[in-house]
Amino acid sequence: MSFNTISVIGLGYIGLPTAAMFASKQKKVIGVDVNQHAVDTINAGNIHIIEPELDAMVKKAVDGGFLRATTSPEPADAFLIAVPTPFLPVKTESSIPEPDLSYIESAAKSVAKVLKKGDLVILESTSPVGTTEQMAAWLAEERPDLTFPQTHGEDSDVRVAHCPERVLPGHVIRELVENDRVIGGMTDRCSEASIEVYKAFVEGDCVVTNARTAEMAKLTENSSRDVNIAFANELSIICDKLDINVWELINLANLHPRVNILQPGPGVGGHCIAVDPWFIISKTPDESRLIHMARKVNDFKPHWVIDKVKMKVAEFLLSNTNKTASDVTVACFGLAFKPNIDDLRESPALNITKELATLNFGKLLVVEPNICNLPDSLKNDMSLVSIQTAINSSDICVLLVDHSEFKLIEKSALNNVVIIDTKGIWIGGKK
Ligand code: SAJ
Repeated sequence: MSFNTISVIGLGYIGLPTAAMFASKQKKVIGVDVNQHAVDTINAGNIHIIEPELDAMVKKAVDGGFLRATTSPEPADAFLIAVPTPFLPVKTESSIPEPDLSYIESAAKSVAKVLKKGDLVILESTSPVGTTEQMAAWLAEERPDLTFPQTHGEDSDVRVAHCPERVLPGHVIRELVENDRVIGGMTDRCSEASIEVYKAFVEGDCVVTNARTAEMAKLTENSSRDVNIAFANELSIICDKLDINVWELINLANLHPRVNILQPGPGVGGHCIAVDPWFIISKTPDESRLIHMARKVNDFKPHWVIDKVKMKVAEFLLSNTNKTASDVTVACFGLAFKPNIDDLRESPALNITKELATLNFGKLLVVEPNICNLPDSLKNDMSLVSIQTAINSSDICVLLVDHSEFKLIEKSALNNVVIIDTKGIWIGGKK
């Protein structure tokens, strides 16, 4: 087997770095994306997403003639599908979100058109258990002239595997190389072929399992983190009621050699940890009680923070009887979904800030050192200001993201404002 031409379908946060990585190893890479703007940007040697080191890699790959982007698949030896797997819209607030596999379906159907005997198709998108088999069925439906592993096992013309991405946004380039890779072939030969592909750049171990276990492994990793964060978030609510500093408490408990509690926050954001557990819950709702409860605990936390702000505003007005709610200035520190990134998508900090904007306090100020302008949807309701302006002009400071810049703020600078610190960096426990 030799995989000299690799096609990556979906040139987003995972697909583009993966494509650039293969190109850096002098593979011929054809990137495919339905977004014409992304395709044009990449072909000009630029990038449409933010990820450290990626811009230089893509430029070198395009200039060297190893990476080219297009909107429809072309023949290749291996196809890696890295498209989104979002939810379908929920019917009621209490319904369990169901995954939307339509992006995988249309990627598979478009790849099917150019498949030939000996090709390998790898699903990288995080997917509910059974999706790889479903993808193989879509491929077979489109190409009755070729054979697939579900009917022809090791003798199939086309090989199919699930090899989930596991990289951390912000560290993608390093983690693509260093992380171990789970290789879930539909047969042993599918796994062997996938290992050959990834060994072009993966320095971690390629650990073989079957496709269903590989799907569940990825969902388990993110659900494990979600459940553990839920425990921390629940502790933060309990401690608030009992007048205990949760940050000090967690530091103390973590001194035990077999305890490692994660950190509470304003909720869980991003496109993975708050999403992937639902792929388990929607398949096995009766069995996933703890995973489901963890999701509810984490989704409740932003509401709890909003109530906390309302309470602090009420307390502030009680001790400042010359003021009304419309005189109160609230400053939110951080909009991103986690520290030191500019990604505002699926961010609890952003959602809390938007909700606070509806409460008609006097002014809402926002500090987000990682962006230069507020998104258009927020511009009318709040102002983006510097750290100093926020502290000097506000009555209540709500810390929502533990960006490095906020950790440098001297405690004494906050003496004259009311603080709500959801990340424990201003009111953190003694170490
Ligand atoms: N968070 C907390 N407390 C913590 C840790 C995180 O509240 O102690 C919050 C963050 O603030 C953020 C959310 O959780 O809102 C998720 O952040 P994260 O840094 O834990 O993870 P992601 O979503 O950026 O990336 C995760 C990673 N998965 C695991 O660490 C198990 C990454 O390796 C996956 O590749 C990625 O999901 C993915 O694509 O699935």
